[in-house]
Amino acid sequence: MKIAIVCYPTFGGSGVVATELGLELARRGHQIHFITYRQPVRLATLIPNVHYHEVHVPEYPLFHYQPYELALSSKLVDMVKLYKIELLHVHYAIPHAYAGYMAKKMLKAQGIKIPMVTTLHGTDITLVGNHPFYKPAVSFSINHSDVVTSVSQDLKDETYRLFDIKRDIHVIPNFIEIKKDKVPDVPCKRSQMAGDNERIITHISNFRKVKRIPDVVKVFNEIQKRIPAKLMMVGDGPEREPAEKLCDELGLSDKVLFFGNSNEINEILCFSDLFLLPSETESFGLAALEAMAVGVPVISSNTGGLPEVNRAGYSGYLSNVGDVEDMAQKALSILSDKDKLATFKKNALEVAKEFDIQMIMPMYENIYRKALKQQ
Ligand code: GMT
Repeated sequence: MKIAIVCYPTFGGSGVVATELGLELARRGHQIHFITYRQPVRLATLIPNVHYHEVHVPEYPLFHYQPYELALSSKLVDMVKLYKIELLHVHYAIPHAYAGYMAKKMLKAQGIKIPMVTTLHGTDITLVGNHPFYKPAVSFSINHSDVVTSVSQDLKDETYRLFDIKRDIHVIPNFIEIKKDKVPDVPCKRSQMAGDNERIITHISNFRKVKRIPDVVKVFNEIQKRIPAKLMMVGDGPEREPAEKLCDELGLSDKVLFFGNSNEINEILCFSDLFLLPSETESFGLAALEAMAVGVPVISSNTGGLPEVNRAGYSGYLSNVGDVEDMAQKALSILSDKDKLATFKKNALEVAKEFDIQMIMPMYENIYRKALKQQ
């Protein structure tokens, strides 16, 4: 199949999922055209069957807001015609499903029929999309997609609860590539980061309010009072600086490392003992799955789709949002017991295997066939 993938190219779960999906589809022989405003962070283009087309939005002083949706839908029309693309797969409803719908209409006016698959990722529904200013456009774009998928059952339920949706939503969970070499027997480069007696706790996110970054620091603060530990903070965003200040206030600065955005996620995870994800809401929690795939147990909140990924008492534990004390207790119960830690590490990897890319990919291929048949 010839498929156009539209996504956000920056650090963030939806862009990562879209990129990894496109790369795997290309390995399976499909022609994949990424269409977005910047080269996605995890996209290498020197791969057979992978193409990248940049959307340019010319600056014009009359426009207070530059019309990205317009440029994107025009680019989609041009690329579909030029490369004979058969299907659009847009990730994140705003504004991609909206722009995709316009592209479909423009193409139809020229006698070209093309189906659009929309994948809902989370904040496009729960935070941003639900805003009254966007809601009518989001409902419309979902209802006018040919096939709609969501990354968890919880996100599907939320979409039906928050919007007036008149069509089926197919759950296709996020996925991960399980590679043997991602799970080394000996924790790599660990000695450079912490002493033998120290436990390493890691958090990875885009440091937005929804991630509850102060809770990460507070949970770590409780842990380090009881056992020697270090905290690795990976990613960047508006909550990073306040978190650095909080660490300073709590006297933790020499125990917390802020890495910023990193392309060495697996290298960092492979020396981690525990992953913290205390988010306010999380449609799936790809970062937790990435940790589990390297054998790192997870302490998370019990919100959104997280219970579908992190299994309580097996791959980690889940606590109520904001219950720092409970998270710290549960973290300590794993970290201070060597055997329990080893069991949870093994379990985390076992659960991650349920989300192996090789099992999830056929679900997308079936959805594409279904969308093409509907035309
Ligand atoms: O919150 C983020 O990390 C970014 C956001 C995005 O849209 O890129 O992530 C959302 O999509 C991911 C991929 O499907 C999910 O794993 C995340 O749970 C989801 N984030 C939220 O729901 C807050």
